[in-house]
Amino acid sequence: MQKVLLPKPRRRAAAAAAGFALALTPLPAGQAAAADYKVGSLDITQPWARATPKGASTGAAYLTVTNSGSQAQRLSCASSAAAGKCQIHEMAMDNGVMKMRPVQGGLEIAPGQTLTLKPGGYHIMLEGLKAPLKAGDTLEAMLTTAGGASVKVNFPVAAVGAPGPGTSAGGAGAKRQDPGVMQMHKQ
Ligand SMILES: [Cu+2]
Repeated sequence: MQKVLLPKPRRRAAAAAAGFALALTPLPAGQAAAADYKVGSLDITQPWARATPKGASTGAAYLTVTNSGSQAQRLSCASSAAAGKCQIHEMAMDNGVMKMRPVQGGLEIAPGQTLTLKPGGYHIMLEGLKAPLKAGDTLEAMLTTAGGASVKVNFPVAAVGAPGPGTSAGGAGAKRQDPGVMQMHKQ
């Protein structure tokens, strides 16, 4: 009896393994399939950048970062071939006016914390752009941690004024009146 029953669980295991493999089949290429990155104890998801208007010398990129480690970690942008300078900026009120400034010593992420860099908040600032960022292109930047780890991240470029990742050029979400980063940097 036992001999007859033995193959059954094995078959089931094989079927389960096949199902698992199916679940790991890559998603169709699209907005949700943004690459994930790991640098030190930091997980980086949904990197994206905004296209820049003609003649703009600055651009911005965004991502979501989670610290899966047990110690605080600091994230910085070391460099990007697309720009002269790459820094993480924060927004802060100064005499009732919203201004941006570089985050000194890197952006700190507490253990277990998730931070989303997005328009109007923390952002990766590219200064001295060598060419406009065009929707559909990919921006590359090297991110580093205070612990010395580094990773090259690809930021798919969304439309000018896009409010979030995966917004196609000319999509409903592309609003030019967003106060955004570019304008504020012109002061
Ligand atoms: Cu900035």
